[in-house]
Amino acid sequence: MQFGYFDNENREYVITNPKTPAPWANYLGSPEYGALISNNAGGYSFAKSGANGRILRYVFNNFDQPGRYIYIRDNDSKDYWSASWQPVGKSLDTYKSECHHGISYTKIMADYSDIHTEALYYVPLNKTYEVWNLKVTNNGSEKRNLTLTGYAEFTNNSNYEQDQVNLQYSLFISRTSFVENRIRQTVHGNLDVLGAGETVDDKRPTDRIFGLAGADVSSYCGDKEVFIGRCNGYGNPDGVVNGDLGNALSYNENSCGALSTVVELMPGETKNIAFILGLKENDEAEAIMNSYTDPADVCEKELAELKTYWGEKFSHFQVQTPSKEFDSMINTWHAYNCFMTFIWSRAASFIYCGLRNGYGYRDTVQDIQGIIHLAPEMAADKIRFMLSAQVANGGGLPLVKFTHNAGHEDTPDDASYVKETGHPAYRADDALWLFPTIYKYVTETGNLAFMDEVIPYANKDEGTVYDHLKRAIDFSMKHLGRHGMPAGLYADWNDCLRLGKDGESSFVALQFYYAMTILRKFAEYKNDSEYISYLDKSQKDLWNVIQNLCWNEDRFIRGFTEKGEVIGKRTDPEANMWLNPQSWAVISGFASKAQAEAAMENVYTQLNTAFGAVLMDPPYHAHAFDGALAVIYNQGVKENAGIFSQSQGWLILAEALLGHGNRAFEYYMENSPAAQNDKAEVRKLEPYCYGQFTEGKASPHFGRSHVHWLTGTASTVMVGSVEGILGMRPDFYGLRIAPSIPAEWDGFTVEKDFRGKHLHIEVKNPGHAESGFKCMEINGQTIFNNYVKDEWLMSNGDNIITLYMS
Ligand code: IFM
Repeated sequence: MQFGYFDNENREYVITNPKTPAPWANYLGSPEYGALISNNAGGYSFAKSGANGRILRYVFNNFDQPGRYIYIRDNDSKDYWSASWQPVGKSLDTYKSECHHGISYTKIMADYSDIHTEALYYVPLNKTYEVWNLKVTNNGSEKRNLTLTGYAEFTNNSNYEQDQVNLQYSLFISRTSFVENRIRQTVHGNLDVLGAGETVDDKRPTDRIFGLAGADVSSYCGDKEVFIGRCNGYGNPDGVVNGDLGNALSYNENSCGALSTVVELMPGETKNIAFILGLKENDEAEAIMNSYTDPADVCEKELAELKTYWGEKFSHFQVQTPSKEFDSMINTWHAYNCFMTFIWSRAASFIYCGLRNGYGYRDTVQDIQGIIHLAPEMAADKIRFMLSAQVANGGGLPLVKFTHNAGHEDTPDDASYVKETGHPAYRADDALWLFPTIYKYVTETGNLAFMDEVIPYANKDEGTVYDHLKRAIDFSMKHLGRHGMPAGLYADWNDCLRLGKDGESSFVALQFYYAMTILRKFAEYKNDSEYISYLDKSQKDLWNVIQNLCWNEDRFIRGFTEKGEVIGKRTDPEANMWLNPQSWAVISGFASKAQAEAAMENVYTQLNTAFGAVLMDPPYHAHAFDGALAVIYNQGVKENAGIFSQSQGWLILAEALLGHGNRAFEYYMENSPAAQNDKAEVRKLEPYCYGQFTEGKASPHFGRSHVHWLTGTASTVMVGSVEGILGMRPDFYGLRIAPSIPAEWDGFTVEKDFRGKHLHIEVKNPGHAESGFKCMEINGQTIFNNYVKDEWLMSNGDNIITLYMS
């Protein structure tokens, strides 16, 4: 069953049935001011942090309420409805609605009782407030008298938790007033006597505003209970039912902003108004409000600016393949998903609001990979930041605080860090993610000088990027387990796999092996022969250990516990086959051809399902070892044999690297949101964004997906698609084009910006191969290779490249 479709031309996903199986969300805004909105206008907004900068209230697990509600009331019939289907929820027999989620804006259109509304929600580019622009048109033949009411439910405290659970405090710090055309909410208003920079217990007054532009306010309300009424709900608030908000304000009650205006519309006439919401002092609020006196023009211009901004970002990589699902995702929605994950890491969604006050090291370093082909300089800044959160001993800070102060941080070796972050120790894998991420950045841009940039460490010292990577190797070398593989420390990628401080994970061992291969390339470039010898020897030793201890008949094991127990043997009653060591044995270049083929075939036969491969199988239940935390989950979900979509990305990449185009694409489609657009009642999540996991075959809800938007899946599947399937594999001196595609494809085209030049790449596949090449034409010259040297590319005009696969 489908609830909408992709409008690729306008880069929109259009929801035609508002009764979606879950709130289908979109992201608005920037790192300074973020906002989430569902197709029924549910959602929240926040300054910088979803947990600590919360402006709009949204109650998790509460049927997508409250939200950015705009009500329309017919003052003659007294009938009322909302510009989004919910919260009033008129019968869909008479109420027609379309939600257009676009890139950084959402437009909800409704038709009811001959009134057409278009509610456009966005955060203007580089601004820290949001706009709800309402266009209302009378499509009937009678004059209409309407009251339009906007409702914003403020938090009483910008800390989400305090606002929800500590009312004995938060209710008594908030009050509202009415100023000209807006409700002004003041939090800690009693501290208005403080001088600049002064605080009481770290607190100062803050102002939020909810204003109306383009029309006069006919009545207002700043008190939630008065607006809604004691026993009413968002679907029938008193203020709307009565057609008058009563001009009440709050002082020790829940604050809100509710503003009404009365409009008369002649047949065919349209009115345009805007509600403005933000965290703004009174003076600035006034200036902002004054800039929207003609909302129609201003909002149109601001929307165009947003479209241009994102269009430019996406233009750096565009693809045209025979798969419309693949194209919709790679060109627009998956790309946007990667940017949102890049910006917000895992905080700020309808699932989690980011209470942990910092960035996870591994997550953030991985997330960078998803945007390197689109915005390499944004990626570089984040890489610098993450390197500055690497401890001088080479390990990563498991949690990088939002207040990160490079050079001055405490570390997991300090009790203060452990107490503040809750992270008791280093994790084995954190700093190892730097290797593929930095390699991807340097090879995409050709910016080899990046290796010599000097960046501080988190706690003390500074060093070049090259030095940072060497220290990451040192960290793993100094923390080896009893077999000589990196020790488990607190955990590896799998949060639910605690092998013990001296346990050893094969996944981390393979990451470490790969890290050495990458660093060797940098060492070669730097003619660091002594270090090359060291790396070669260390890598050979590691190779021997992995080869001798981790290959188990037809699969790689998952690791060893501290006590020496082997996890993931073929004969184990549970969890005897794990996905990640198989795919990573290929990605890291470790597995022999025979091992790779056998292991990957086993993945296909034992782990794969119609919705993707499960993380391991059988699920833990009665035979979980002490550190198998996954057992706390129901079978078939999350790390307990769920289909972890991020791992699907590595699987796609691994198959593509092996040249198995059919299989790589099969894995792609199984878990692609867009490919499940017509199975939305099964998948439930938005068909235009990834989720963290899909319930596996052990679950009665096989195929249902969870944890929308902010997931490592975004970057990993992007890499699997761009580098894997499409085969865009740059190195220091150029670009290798090595597609691994379904044999049935005739080919595809890519428009790609690369090192300041534009490439028009056409891949032709008349013989229907899955991978490989015959020859390539570059600007008219034929070569019998698939490698484009940087120096062959012209700076002016398009570089026309045609690769013949067969
Ligand atoms: O790798 C982790 C990630 O850090 C947080 N989410 C779950 C993943 C797998 O356990």
